[in-house]
Amino acid sequence: MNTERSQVLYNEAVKLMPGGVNSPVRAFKAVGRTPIFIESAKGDRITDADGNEFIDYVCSWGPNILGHGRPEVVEAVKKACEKGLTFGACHEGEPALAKLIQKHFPSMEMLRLVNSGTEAVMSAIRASRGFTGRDKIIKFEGCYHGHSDGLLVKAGSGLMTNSIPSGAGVPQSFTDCTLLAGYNDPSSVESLFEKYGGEIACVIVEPCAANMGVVLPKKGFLEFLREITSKYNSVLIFDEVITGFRLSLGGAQKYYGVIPDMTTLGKIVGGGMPLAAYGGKREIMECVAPLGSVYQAGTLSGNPTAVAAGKATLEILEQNPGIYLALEEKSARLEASMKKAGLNVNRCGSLLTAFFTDKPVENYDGAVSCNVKKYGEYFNYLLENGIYTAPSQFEAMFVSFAHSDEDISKTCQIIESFADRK
Ligand code: KE4
Repeated sequence: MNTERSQVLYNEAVKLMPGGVNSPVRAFKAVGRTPIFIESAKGDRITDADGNEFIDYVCSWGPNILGHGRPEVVEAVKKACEKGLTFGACHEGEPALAKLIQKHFPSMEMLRLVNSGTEAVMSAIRASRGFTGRDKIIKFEGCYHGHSDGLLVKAGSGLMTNSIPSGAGVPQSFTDCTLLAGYNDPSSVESLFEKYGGEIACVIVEPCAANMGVVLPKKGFLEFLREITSKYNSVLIFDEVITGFRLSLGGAQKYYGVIPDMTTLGKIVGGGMPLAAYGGKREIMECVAPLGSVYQAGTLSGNPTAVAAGKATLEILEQNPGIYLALEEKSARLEASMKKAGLNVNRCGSLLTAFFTDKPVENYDGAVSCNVKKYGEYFNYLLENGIYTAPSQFEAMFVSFAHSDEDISKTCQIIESFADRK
């Protein structure tokens, strides 16, 4: 595969940006090659700077549930741009999008639009601390909630991919209030609450983990978290940056039937533009400035162009509920082929991961038992055969509504041939 142009671009980029990238996982370090530079994308296909075309299962890490360049979304953004890119003032799109989000996430009685998942999570945690007057938080090993200081403790995703168990540059005092529990391990949560119960402001969890690869919640785990946080008057935060509008129109909380006190959203809610949201019980959100003293702000928060992309995307999803059935069918076909190829697969809706370990992957320890070198071989085999999947064992494969039946069949055939490769 000719990647000359990508190599030239990389050689330039690597002098200007750490690793030549604006986000670590894009550096392809985990799969032992230099990154390809993408030139364009349409539907389920991306084309790199050398003209190589791939069926895309990264989908920009989740936002492109409708595929790349969905005409109605592009049109909505173009129309918004003609009226001005950003005002730094209120505009009608904000309550319109907020209402649309709330319609599908009724637990978000009040919400705020921000610019990234990291910002949404950071703000939700601050609001839960302001509301409870408590400092400690519980997160789970292998879960990733963005790169705010207090959460960079054995996070999944980029950190785990680069095997940095906790990032440099984070003072120990910034993580002293962060307690780590085991995903799918209720007893680890119980012992933390027994020890610190009255000090714990919130528990934040990916309701289906997707940043150590896809790891599903065991039966009863989310219900357990709901009960124990209610018992101790701690805030339960579902980080639905990936699962929101992906597992269902109402996210994981609708899919699993467990309702958190707060929710963070990102990716799909912005339709491919930098927009995220956090929100929850009115009494918690009323602690946020200018109503309350929990401060959170943002120059571009809720800007009209990003709001236009998010609103157009959610409108298409709600007007076509059959999308979720179609995603389920496409994803089930991929899962079957991965299993036929002898791969150890976890799937939750349109999120999948092939784990290179013989152990069942039900938590962080299961994920880290993987042979990442073997995953690299799998990634490169697929790439050389026109399939672009996550360049890291500890990420998810994302399926979009734009993945055609023919391209799903082609992908299945390539995956099955992986087992027979010489
Ligand atoms: P952003 O700040 O990257 O918009 O969102 C952070 C975040 C928060 N919560 C969850 C559950 C997330 O998965 C993320 C970000 N996801 C990664 C992919 N696993 C983003 C890709 C990247 O870091 O380049």
